[in-house]
Amino acid sequence: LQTSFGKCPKISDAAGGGTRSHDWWPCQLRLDVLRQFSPEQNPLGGNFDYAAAFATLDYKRLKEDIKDLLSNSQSWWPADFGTYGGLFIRLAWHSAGTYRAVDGRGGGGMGQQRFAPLNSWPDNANLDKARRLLWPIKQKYGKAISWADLLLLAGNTALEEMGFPVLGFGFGRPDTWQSDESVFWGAETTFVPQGNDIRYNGSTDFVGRATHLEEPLAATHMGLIYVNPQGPNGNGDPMMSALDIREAFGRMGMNDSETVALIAGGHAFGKAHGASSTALGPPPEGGSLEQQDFGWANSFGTGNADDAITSGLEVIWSKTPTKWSNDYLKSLFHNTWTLVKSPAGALQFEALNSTVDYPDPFNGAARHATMLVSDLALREDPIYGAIAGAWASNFTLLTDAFANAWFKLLHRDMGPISRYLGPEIPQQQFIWQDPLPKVNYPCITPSDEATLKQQIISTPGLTVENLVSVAWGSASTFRGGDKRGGANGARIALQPQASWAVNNPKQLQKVLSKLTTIQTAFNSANHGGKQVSLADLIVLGGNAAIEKGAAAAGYTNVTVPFTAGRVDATQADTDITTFEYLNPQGDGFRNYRNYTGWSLARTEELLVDKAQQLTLTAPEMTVLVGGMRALNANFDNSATGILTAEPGTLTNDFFVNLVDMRTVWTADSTGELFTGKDRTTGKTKWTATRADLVFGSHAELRAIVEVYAQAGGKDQVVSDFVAAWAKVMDLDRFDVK
Ligand code: HEB
Repeated sequence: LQTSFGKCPKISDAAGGGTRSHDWWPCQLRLDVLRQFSPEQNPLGGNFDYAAAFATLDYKRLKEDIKDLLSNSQSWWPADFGTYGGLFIRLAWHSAGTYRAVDGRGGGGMGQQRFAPLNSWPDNANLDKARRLLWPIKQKYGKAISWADLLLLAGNTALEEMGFPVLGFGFGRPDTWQSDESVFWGAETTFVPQGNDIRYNGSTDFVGRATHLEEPLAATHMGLIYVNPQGPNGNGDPMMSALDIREAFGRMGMNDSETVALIAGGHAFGKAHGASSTALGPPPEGGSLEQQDFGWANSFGTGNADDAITSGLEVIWSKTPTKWSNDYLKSLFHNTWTLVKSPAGALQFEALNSTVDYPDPFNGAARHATMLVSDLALREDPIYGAIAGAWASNFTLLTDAFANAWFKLLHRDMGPISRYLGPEIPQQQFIWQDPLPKVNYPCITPSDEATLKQQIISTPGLTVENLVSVAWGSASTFRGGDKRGGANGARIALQPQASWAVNNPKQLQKVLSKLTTIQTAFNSANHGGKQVSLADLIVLGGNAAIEKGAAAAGYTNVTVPFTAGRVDATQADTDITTFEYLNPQGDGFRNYRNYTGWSLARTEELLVDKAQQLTLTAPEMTVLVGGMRALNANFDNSATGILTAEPGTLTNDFFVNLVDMRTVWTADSTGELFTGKDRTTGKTKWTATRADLVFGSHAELRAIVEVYAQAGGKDQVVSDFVAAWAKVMDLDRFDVK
């Protein structure tokens, strides 16, 4: 029997081959996104502490090794202009550049470029070479440096080595060991489809340019980090390219000047590769075994160096591609450009009457100044043109802007500054880091906590349901993707969160004003300087409510774990525009769905999506929903899904009643709301949403529900709910982890 190594056999009868449930029932709700990155799958061990391993790193030697590597050209992938600097900058940019501000996913924080699909995206062509060049360094330093950090550090160090004054570097990105399946990369089934992108959903403007890019995506085409370098659909039009760039970089959280700075900064270095139109071999993921995770085999000439093919474009932007300068912008504005084709047939611009003095990467004849269509956008677009034009004659401004934008690019998805490790963290704080004030007073002690909880719970108007709902609203903005949000900072009291429908603004204000009264009283009394933040009080309030709900169910000895030390952020330190991205399309935990929002997902998918951002497992998601229903914590105080006769009591009623065969469910015309009637009398017993009924409908969720509904389930609800709740409240406490 012979099977070709590259191709998979028609029918595999082993290792998960054959037609799967998901092939039969493509609409099946996926729970695998909640089963990723489990500690058992970490080859460094479940308790691996990257910060501790990093502390042993000889950071200076590591950087020296990267610098040596930059000019240590390897025969299997010779360095252009004698340095891998340009290649490593592109490596870092493509690692970080997948970040999307809308859902906080993507970015360089997990080293995902090592895995499919990113390792094989057409835009990431030949970055497999860059990662392989770095392997001896990774090998040498082992656990002390993660791939995720190394990919970014390589670009940062390359910039330094080529004369660019970087702001610094924050380490602290632990590696992952599998592809993150929670990221929506788009619904297209081909890479870089020409004019056939589902993400635009047919919306095009009068010139046929796609207009509204589907959220949460940032890239304009499947398989690209951002935009087509040859203009939208390869149309060669810089003006239209500018519109795509603005959309894509905007989705990454970059404004116009940051965008210009990044492109002008990046393309100050290196070159584009398009020596010939010879077709390349498959990307790493489609390669044969003997390719050993290498892709894009090039059969043209030597297959590398002067014969390299990456993007198919053949461009050198600057006279000094290995040295920081603003020659890119000078060339852009001082030359007259004409559209030509690269040797590979791709559209690019060449300087007319060029003085032919751009260096060849391998000592060949000097070359003409060249630009990508997307580069010309920085000159043709009036807004970009004004910024870039000014920087063409002001090198200092460009340097400053690129330093800031580059640092933001690399650290955007790292969350609070308390996550940063290493000796080169800039002193300066940035608004995109969601700054928090420092604690400069003694925090409350467990005995204060008990007193405060007592005060809260005996305050008229502070009910179990309201306290639970507000504490959840405060903590549950956390996104595992970019570590933004969470209870620390009490930003639920600030804009925009205070106005979100999911937070029930009127009720929220009532709760917050009562909590603020308690806070003021505590902080103005003599407690040896001790202070309590509103952020801590919100969480304490939730805990007090849960303890009351548990006591009502007969569990009088429950104490919800609490970690004091949260602080209160200011409105000035809260970027309203980007915090608005944290406004959920759905929060199944509080039975909220934004029916007029952008998400096309089903309500139950939004529930799972939120659970994934909260880094919950399927059982944790299940017990939190069931417990919050029992505690009556719907955002709007509705009875929907409150499958209990004793709301406000921490029982397993939600689960018991959900699987009770005496109830028959029917859907309303929208398919969003359901009525549960008594099978014999026909009397209406309950109402519910998709976020409720999915727990009885989905076989794997139902299996978990049965655990909570069966004998012993009552006890287990209380202990599991309390543990999962405390986990959510502390998700953003990197300051104490
Ligand atoms: Fe870039 C390269 C495109 C942005 C940095 N870029 C490149 C290329 C292309 C592009 C096509 C070529 C590749 C090859 O090799 O062939 N970009 C692009 C676009 C954009 C960009 C379209 C948007 C508009 N870049 C960018 C940024 C950065 C960069 C932002 C940073 C910051 N690039 C870069 C570099 C390079 C490139 C450094 C070179 C590489 C080498 O040398 O290898």
